Amino acid sequence: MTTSAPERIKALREQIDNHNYRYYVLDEPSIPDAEYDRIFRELKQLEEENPELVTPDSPTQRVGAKPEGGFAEVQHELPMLSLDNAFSEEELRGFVRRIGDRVKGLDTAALAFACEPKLDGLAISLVYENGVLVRGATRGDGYTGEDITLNVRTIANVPLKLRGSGWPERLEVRGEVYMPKAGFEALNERARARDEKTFVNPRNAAAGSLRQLDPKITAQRPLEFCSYSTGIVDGGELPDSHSETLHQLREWGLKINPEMRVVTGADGCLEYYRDMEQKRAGLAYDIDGLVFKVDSREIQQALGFVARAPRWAIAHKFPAQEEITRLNDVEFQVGRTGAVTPVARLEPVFVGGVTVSNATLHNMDEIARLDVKIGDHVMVRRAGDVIPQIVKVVTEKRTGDESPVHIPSQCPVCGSDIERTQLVKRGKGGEQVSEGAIYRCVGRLSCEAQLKQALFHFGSRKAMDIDGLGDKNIEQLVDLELVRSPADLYRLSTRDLLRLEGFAELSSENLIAAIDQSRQVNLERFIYALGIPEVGEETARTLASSLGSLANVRRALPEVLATLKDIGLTVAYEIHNFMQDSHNQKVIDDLLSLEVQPKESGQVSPALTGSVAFGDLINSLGIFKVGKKGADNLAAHFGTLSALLEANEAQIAAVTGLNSQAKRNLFEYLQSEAHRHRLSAIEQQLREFGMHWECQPEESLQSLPLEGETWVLTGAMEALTRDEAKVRLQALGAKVAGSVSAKTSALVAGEKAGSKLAKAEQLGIRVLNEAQLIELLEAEGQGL
Ligand code: 5U1
Repeated sequence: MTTSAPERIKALREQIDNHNYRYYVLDEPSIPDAEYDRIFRELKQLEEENPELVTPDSPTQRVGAKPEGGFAEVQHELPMLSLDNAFSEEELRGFVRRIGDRVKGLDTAALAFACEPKLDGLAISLVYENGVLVRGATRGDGYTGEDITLNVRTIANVPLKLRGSGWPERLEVRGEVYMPKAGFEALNERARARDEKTFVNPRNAAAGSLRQLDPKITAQRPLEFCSYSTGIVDGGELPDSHSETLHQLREWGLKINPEMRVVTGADGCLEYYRDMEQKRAGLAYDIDGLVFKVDSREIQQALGFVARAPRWAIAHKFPAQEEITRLNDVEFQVGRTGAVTPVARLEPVFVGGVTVSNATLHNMDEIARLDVKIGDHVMVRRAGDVIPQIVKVVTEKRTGDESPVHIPSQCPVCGSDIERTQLVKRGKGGEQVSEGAIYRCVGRLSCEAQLKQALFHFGSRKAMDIDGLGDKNIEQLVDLELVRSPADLYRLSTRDLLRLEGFAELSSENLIAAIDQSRQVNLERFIYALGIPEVGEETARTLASSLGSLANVRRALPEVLATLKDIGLTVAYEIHNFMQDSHNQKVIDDLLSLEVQPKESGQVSPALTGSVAFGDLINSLGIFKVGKKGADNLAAHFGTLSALLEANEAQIAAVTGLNSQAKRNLFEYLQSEAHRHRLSAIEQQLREFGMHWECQPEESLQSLPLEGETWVLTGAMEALTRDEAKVRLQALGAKVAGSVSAKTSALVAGEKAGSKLAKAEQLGIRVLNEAQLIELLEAEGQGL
């Protein structure tokens, strides 16, 4: 029996509505995204074939055409009230006491309150008639708002029609439209990539998105809606309490806050406050406080309203996450690699629960972007544990006495020159040099700031792991001029250490023993400890495991380095330049002569052999228009470098999978004696390193199961530590990164996973729990 189009359309819509409900309201997705997309596409296709069957409540009809003119005015039939605020325990207790004073005989200690987070978004009203969404409006001034129906329809979790049955003929649902943190970050990331203006915070992003005149734009914004109350109710009834009403709304398909609880008395409210204070940073969305409402509708009615706020509800605000203060000065700090970064010195301000007097300004480009001047009033934001940031200048407060920020020409710590870094872009027909945003002190280890941080990094747990070499001891070692480079650590005696504050015979001997023990270090830790710019643990590991010896790493040409896994030309040049620098060479030579002995395998990784390596090598030359694919095609075509070097124009023209411009550029490149010389030098080095790609057919390469994947670990795990999980994933070929981005392959979320989990979910990234991780590790031979 075949189903008719109307029947199939009805069934598909029901399926989609059900999946949406499970996904957006119950937070329990029931089918994979690909399956959902398939159903959606089938519905769209059927509707295209049968346009007469399209109805406005079909899930395909969320995004409408841009209307003429602006937004129409809407009169709220029942005003949208505001809430009184409480900023302290006393004020909250005062609110509960006043309730007791007004309602005779009420035991407020036993009074039920519905509690929920106060989302930092925009209040809106949704009107459903006979279960169908007919209007969405902004709050406006509480009496008059704007008709934003077309935009509201594009918010995926706003039901276009209610589920189930029993709804009043006319029902107004009120709640908040907001942008989850991960969606906000992703939106700003996209804006930055396109050189567009970014939003200051999720609330502004939500407001800007809702006020778009073109619903197509709103539809692309990651907005969500959460219901928190009702307005007009005609032709039907709602339950007797606020909390039951919310549960009823949830059954009708509207999202309510999953953190909603019913507690008793002021003590219950305060306990909820303390609980949510802890949870706040890990929530997927910004909240600016909590709302406590008397749960019983009868008692609400007895309490009534004062001015424009109900007596039965209060917003208990968290300390603000944004405040305005004055930028008193900009000072410059010197980092481990000499980067000179501006730091804002602020008039102390209480924000996000702490007093803030400094904020990061990142670099000079950021100062230019913000157009911030000394003396300006600035908006400072501190959310969760994030370092305070200046998000904008309050230009209205400018007096004209503000002064521009200039980068000093001499290092504030050592007096050496400060140089602007050059941005070298390699690829478009050679090198293109432009000015970078970073400035560097050229003093290196003669600059105390750089020396102290270099030593701290050198001795840290993931580097040489020198137990007891903390920042306080480093401070003294440098101040007493006992140490002028990491190598000097290995020249220290117990007598030297006795000069440090708090050091006695035993503690001196212990530190000397720890330093001595660090001489037996593995190569990857040693490379990491050197503090090469842009070389983190992962790159250090690649260098050590691919090149097998420190000597190879020290002399590797940038093009050779760029053939290694996940090392691009920019990082390759950083490594090469670092190793060629005479200061650095001396430090490394001194370390070796002081018997620091990095353990080397001496083996060049087999992953570097095969035609893949030849393709990577051609790619690393950065010949304009010869991309990775073209380079691989050239490698497959010529097989050996000498064959490529001997190729004439006709032979190059015969290569497939390469456009004519790329072929011309390659031919011209090979005409240059300097280039040919360079190529021969690279080939020779690769041979010396033992990389003979032409002898190794591609099939013989063995790839690891997670090769090419980037994993992120978050939250606490029980059976293994994050570091242990990291090592095991790396052994399977995965790269383990610290943050979630569109490039992440999978996220392992342990207990109390916070914003990383939210971001991964937002980006649709695969998420595994601890048990699933262990299962995978066991299946791949990396079990516990
Ligand atoms: N969570 C929540 N936010 N909020 C805002 N509940 C809530 N209730 C409000 C407002 C303005 O007003 C009540 C009076 C319904």
